[in-house]
Amino acid sequence: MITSSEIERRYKLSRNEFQSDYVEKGKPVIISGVIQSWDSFDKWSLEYFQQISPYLNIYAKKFSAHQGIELHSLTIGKYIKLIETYEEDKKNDLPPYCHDLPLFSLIPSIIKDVEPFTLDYLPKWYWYKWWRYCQFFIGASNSITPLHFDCLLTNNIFFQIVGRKQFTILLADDAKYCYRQGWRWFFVDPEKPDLNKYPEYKNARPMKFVVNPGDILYMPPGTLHHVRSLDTSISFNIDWHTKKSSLNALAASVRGMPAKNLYYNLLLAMGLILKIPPQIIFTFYKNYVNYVS
Ligand SMILES: O=C(O)CCC(=O)C(=O)O
Ligand SMILES: [Fe+2]
Repeated sequence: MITSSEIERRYKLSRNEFQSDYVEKGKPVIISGVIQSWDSFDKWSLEYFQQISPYLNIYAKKFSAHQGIELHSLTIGKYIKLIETYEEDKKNDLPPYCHDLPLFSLIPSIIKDVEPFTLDYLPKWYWYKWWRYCQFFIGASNSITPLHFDCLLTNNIFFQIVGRKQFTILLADDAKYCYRQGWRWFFVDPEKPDLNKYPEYKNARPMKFVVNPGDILYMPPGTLHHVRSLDTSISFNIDWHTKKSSLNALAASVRGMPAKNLYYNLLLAMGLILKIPPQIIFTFYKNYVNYVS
């Protein structure tokens, strides 16, 4: 019997409450009432991105059963056509999923659509050009991100702009019940867990909930998450460390974190702990744009 638990939902959470009740306690939360004034809610759509950057080359991913990831490179215009055709009757193949795309770096004119940004929730070190740490997720309904945790063991603030998403998340402590594969992927499918194959999952305590447009989801470092788009969806996140999480992430390098991730975590720890300015750190961080995690 799998017992599920509930995520907390809070309205207009202050910086102090966010820090003390959630970040410091390692507790996830959904926050509403903070970003509803963003222009992105009126402006962003597939057509809008197509209109402003039709020939921009992007990549999209196909996740197959055992987490092989196939990368497809195509223009935004072509990608959007694929999604529109799929959504007409959902009979065609599900298009690949545009996942972890640094769209603010590729189309800087859309940064202003998410202002005022939630800088209050972030350590000051991230305030300078915060958008460089953001990744977009754009896809058709039924797109799925299989169960994983975020590869640098960062905190994650996730912004849902268009469409709804169903999340199933598990705290880091439950990773031992989810049958890990490689550094950050897991074999269990929390939507239909095969308890014959993965019996330990019965001990896990998944939280299942829907994230709506205007919601902010906070996930502490190491939170496992499985995500299903319920509609055509546009979302983005920002991954960020505190001093404490950057040290924990460095310690995790002895538990199998890939060397490349260690490199990024070292840079971030040097910024946060040794207070090396982001302007300097980021000159070593450039290829983040191409970093497929
Ligand atoms: O929205 C998704 O499909 C995945 C989101 C995710 O994995 C993340 O924000 O780290
Ligand atoms: Fe993730």
